[in-house]
Amino acid sequence: MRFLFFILVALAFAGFLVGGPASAAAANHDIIIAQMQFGTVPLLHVGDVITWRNDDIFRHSATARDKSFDIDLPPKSQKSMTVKQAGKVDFYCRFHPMMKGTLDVQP
Ligand SMILES: [Cu+2]
Repeated sequence: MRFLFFILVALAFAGFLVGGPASAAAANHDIIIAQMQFGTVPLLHVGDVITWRNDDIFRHSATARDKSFDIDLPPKSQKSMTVKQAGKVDFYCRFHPMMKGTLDVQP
């Protein structure tokens, strides 16, 4: 019985080493497009994943001014991307250039 307990503790610790700190480093964020507007843009870090979700019945895109990404978003669709470099990147929608925002990515 005591041996079984030891095994469980060892497994829990191993799980912490493998899954704990590594998975805590990167975060997932949703940026929701609705009513012809980009929703709140979270503060980001390199390695984070952004899921762009289009809740509209119109096609949109999330397109970087510096061309570092160009995500096509048909109505009621979503796509994810990993943030690869630090800095500010302005983005807009190719179909509705009035729609825009800025990613602020920390190292
Ligand atoms: Cu649009």
